[in-house]
Amino acid sequence: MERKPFYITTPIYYPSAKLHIGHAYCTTIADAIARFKRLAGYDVFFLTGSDEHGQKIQQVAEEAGVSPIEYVDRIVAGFQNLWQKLHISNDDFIRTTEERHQRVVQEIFRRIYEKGDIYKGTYKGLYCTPCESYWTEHQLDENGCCPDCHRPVQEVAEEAYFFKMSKYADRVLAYIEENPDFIQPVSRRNEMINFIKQGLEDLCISRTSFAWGIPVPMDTKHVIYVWFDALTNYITPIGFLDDKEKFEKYWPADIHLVGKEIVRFHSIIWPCILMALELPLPKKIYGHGWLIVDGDKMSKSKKNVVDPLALIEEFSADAIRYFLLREINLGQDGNFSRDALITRINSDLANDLGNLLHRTLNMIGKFQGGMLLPPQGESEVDASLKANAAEMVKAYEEEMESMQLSSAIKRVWAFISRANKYIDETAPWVLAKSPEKKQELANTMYNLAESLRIISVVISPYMPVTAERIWKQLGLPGEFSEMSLGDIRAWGGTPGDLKVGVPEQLFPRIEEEKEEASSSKQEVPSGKEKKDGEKKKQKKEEGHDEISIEDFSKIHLRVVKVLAAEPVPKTEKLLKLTVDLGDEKREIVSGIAQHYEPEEIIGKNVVMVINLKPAKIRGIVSHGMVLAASHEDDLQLLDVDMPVGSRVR
Ligand code: ME8
Repeated sequence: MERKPFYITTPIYYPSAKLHIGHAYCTTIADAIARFKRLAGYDVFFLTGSDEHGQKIQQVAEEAGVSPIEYVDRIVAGFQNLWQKLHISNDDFIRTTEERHQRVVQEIFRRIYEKGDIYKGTYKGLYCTPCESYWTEHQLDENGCCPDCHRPVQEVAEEAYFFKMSKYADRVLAYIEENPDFIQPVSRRNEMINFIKQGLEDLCISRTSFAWGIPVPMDTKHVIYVWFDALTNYITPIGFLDDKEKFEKYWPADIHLVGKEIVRFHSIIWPCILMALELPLPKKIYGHGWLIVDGDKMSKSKKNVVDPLALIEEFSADAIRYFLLREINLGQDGNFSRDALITRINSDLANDLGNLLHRTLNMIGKFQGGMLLPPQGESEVDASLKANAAEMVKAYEEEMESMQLSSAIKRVWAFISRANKYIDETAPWVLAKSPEKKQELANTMYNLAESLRIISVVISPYMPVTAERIWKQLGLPGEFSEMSLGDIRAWGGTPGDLKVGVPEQLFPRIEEEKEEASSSKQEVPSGKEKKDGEKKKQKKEEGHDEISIEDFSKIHLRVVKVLAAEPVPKTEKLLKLTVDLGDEKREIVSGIAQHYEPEEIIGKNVVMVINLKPAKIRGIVSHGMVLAASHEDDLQLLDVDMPVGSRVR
């Protein structure tokens, strides 16, 4: 069957400076959409690139003492490296300095000129000779001088080419009004309608004051205005001049994804150019919001420009992608903060997703020798898990189709929590103790592996590397890159006799050093001190000495969540637990290994004494103690259904 084409673009970026996390945000959104569409079976063409002409580039190159092309070559190599590190799956990268693009721009100019919609006129402006810059009245400084060098400007008139935008204003307005989906979100659409209603003037599209641009074909002392040049990038790589079939397949573009401040160029100037060329208009211009940093707009002077490469190096591309796509609602401005990023990595990636995979593979290894067994029959809780998976996939598809990237991934996370809860509900460690429950156990293990298979596919537009790692750890057959939504719409794609792999950590927890609390500064009692202390404690317990309420209030008890649990090597009784106190994480050693499997307690909210002096047990500093009730051979942790951080009195 012929696949439906889908064409998505990002803006082409100026190589005037290094790209920051805001640029990475824009490209990541487009990449996630492109990857989703591929999963949905579309024949996707995803374009990004660089916008390399103009006076500003010429100036920075001069300042750097190199030619403009040497300058842009170096910067653009950096863009390409960044996109590769961020796993951007673009099908082409267009540079406006490429010959294939220059030909298109000149041809378009010629066609519109021959049609009579480009004419030669006089550009009147305020010119600063030392700076070689034109300014408008409202750009001048408070003394009416050049805003850069503060010297007087002169009124000059320069011969220039103009594009008859005014001729197309009514048609563009009608198009925007008749096609509510053309400009999104709706707030941007309203802004554009108001803008056009104020009247469109013809646009000056050539300059003679600098040379770094594409020459006007019939008058080479002029270079073409950078936006006229840049916008046409969208039709160059899909064969506008040289591949009719390809062009007709992908044009009009399905989405031009752009930042909110450049919606105007894309939804007014670009449509006017396309109308003059008698080409159809793109289906959608989507204006996303800006990424601000710790509540502030990024700028060099504020020294708050976040370098995406450094972040990728430190936290991995998938973690950054997940954060950007989950944390910010598309269309609105969003905040980037390192703390929020670390919280997401620890709670969503290391904890929710990482633990689900780890617990599942661990249990399949321990209880079934690493093999899945074919499922047979189902319990109520199995049926509910399957129904939840189907609902999640359906809602996810709908939300991805409508570009609700944050809501879609939240659905996936709700399902991950559901699957973690399923482990507690089915208690496989109990099933494993009864031979007659073998099939029930097999069903549970199968359902968990199948849930993870589905999860790996739906997270792949967000975290392509992690998705494939999950797939490989599960030991699933086939190429991950060939998976589609069709493979997860129905339950049961995991082979019933699969040999699963060994669990590997997906995301390590990030422990930021806290200035105020460092356990190494705390006194750690020696083995002898500890023994003496324990003896005293035992004595007291036996004697049931009374204590005052003040004594009791010295014991700080709190509800904590067990984030991770693992046996302490070469011991039978000890588990090392990582717990979340609400405002910090701690490690403790607990003598409960004969009563609990590690998987059984991960995710439980239990009561802990948090102000116990740290103790070193088998080389591990244990900082606190979880409470348990014991009776004869039985022991149960005090687990409570209360939020993490609740005080117990
Ligand atoms: O405008 N948050 O290029 P550009 C989110 N060459 N997005 C941001 C951002 C931030 N903090 N900062 C920048 C141009 N962007 C033209 C485009 S297209 C034919 C020509 C986004 O490098 C910005 O909104 O200045 C824009 O969409 C994109 O980065 C490129 O910006």
